[in-house]
Amino acid sequence: MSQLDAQWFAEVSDMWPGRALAINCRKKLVDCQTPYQHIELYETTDCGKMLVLDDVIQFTEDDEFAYQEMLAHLPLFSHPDPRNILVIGGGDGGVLREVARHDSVEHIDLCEIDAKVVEVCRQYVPSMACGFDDPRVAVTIGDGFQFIRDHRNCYDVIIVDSSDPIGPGEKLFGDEFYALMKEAIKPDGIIATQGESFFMHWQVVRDLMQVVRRHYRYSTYCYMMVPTYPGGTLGVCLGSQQRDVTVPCRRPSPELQAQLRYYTPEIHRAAQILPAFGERVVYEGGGGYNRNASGN
Ligand code: SPM
Repeated sequence: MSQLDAQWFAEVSDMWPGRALAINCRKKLVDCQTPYQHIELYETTDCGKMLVLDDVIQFTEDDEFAYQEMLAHLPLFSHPDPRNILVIGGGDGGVLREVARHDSVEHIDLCEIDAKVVEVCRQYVPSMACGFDDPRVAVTIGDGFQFIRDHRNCYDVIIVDSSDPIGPGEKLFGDEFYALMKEAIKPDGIIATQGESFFMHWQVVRDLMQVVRRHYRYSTYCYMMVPTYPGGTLGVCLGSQQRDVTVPCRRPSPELQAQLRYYTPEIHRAAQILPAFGERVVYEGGGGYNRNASGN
């Protein structure tokens, strides 16, 4: 909890000096340390349950749909017939929930490093952990880096739902991991990865997109609004060797579209329209919005 008030959780980060995002909490439900991270789960006053890993908000139930829908449906609707899917991270089950909405999907592997995240979300957050109940899902508790090393040429879509590049998520932002993902997807497969915020972490986004472009012939960067992440936005990086990922090649059925709250084919395209400084960060290796940002 922060010094503001005993009831408030405030996310304060060196990546975002001098500012904080605060969420009012009614009760702390879980507080434990695992070999990988410090896990906290709160019942908030207005945003449902909130998962915090190493002091960083991972989701609130109130607006998690924006992130999970975009991370899952951007790649899945860019593929004409996605059948075999891998989710790295995503131990809360929210991305699984979205992937499972696609009838073409036959099998979903999920590899999460921390069994406790899955356990906590299954116990306290069924609105997201319902994704684990789908019979097509196979869960592996282990290192995503190692998992991907052991798989070759087998996935239509790989989704990386990671925490930030500090702590257990760090390896998932590097050149070697993107090279391994390229081997694990089929030649016409698609990757979608947690792409941070060009407002908050422009150096991370700049470097990440340079890695994506180095490994994938087709790539793009999309962003979505998530009010309970500091900065209010988060990105998704898409990459493929053979598929144009900038346009959806299928539309949700009317029944599926009625279940979605964020993704539409129109937002798939619109999410790639960036402000001028965002264009420079993502496509030209430029600095952030601050006029003093030097590109370093
Ligand atoms: N399924 C939800 C897991 C969330 N993964 C992404 C978490 C990112 C948290 N930090 C965002 C920083 C934005 N400035």
